[in-house]
Amino acid sequence: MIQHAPWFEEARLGMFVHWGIYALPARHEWVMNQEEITVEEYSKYFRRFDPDLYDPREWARAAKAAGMKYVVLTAKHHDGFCLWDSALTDYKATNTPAGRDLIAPYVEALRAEGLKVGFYFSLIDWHHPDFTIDGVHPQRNSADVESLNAGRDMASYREYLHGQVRELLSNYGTIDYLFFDFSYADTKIAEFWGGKGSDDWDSEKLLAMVRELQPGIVVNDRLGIPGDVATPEQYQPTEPMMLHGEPVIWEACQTLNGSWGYHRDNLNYKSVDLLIRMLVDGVSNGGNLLLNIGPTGRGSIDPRALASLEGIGEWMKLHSRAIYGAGPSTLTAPQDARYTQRGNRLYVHLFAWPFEYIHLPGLAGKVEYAQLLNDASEVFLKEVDPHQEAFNTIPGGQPAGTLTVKLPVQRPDVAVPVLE
Ligand code: H79
Repeated sequence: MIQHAPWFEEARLGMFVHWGIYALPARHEWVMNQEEITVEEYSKYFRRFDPDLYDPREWARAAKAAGMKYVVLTAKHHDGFCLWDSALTDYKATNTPAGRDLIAPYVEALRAEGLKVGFYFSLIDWHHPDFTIDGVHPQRNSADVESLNAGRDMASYREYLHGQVRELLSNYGTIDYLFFDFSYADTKIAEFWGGKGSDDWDSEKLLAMVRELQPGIVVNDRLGIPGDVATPEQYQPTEPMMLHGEPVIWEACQTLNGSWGYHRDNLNYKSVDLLIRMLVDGVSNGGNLLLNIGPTGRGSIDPRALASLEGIGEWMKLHSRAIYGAGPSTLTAPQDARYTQRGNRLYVHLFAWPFEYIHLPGLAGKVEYAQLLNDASEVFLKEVDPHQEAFNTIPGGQPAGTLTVKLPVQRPDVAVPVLE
């Protein structure tokens, strides 16, 4: 029962937000696991979570200015900390110095900017006393793991999990997208201490409840059963994703610097040029880009992330019609270029800028008019290789059917120039 949501495929670009008490250690959202921090030790961040600069309207404005159409916030990550005022736990923002539900203003801020509302929800929970210790758990290497597991009861955790999802989908109006994370029953992670999957979550029942509470919602594919959208993580598919011979709706989630949660010292930022090439390459293969920010413990977007978003926005302002509602073309793009297509409009994204001419195989006679998208300046079309025409003796002519486009010598000063 795949839910097709046209808005999701048209949107093409969304913002992922990883925000929780792991923003305080500021060294990756898996810090609890990586440093084997106990629940008790980790509580120092819970006691100090005081996001005095939290203003989700700023997040929403930044997303919108970057050309993003939807936002997905970590309502709960693997550490189990909840940003909303859940009735099912005390481990929530309400009981930190924040003192309030942080999800409600987020939802409101997105709607005010006309953005679609998404929640990320971790199936894994390192805080809940009934979640059995397995291959992802911070205490997985404890010699005493058997006795640590003695009192744990997954059935009771499962009830908690379903109850929390029910809260999130009942108390905040229409929710457009739900990103579950993740199932790992049959993965390498599971080899040592075991993993969890659809049986542990009772995914069939959970998904049925989700659909009942939010009939229009898009759900990702990490419940261990099929979902509406495939979500490759920190990986860009190099061709359209297929399942049983049919194209699959997909969305690559990507970080700015390799960490999802705020990471103060990780300066491995992708350039704006690279981020835009990732977006374009994804759309040319029929996918979305869900690009992540990790706000600080005070709730603000740090300047480096903001600069990336602004750079993307600058490009999107001029080129978004080559992105929104666009998808793969049946035509094959030449080297160092990507095609996106919307209806009968073809967009040629030039990852490299050749000298004077670009040759587009198979397009002769098919193009009425062409322009650079950034400034709507006409580019001339020739259906014969200009060198063949001018100097008949020079080899290297293009095959019949090739359309040659004459480019200005000066490359437009944009991250990726586009011909429309
Ligand atoms: O929320 C973000 C990540 O925290 C979460 N999904 C995105 C959206 C995620 N991170 N990693 N994974 C999902 C896959 C798990 C990777 C692992 Fe490992 C390999 C877990 C154990 C071995 C990475 C390396 C984490 C610990 C060591």
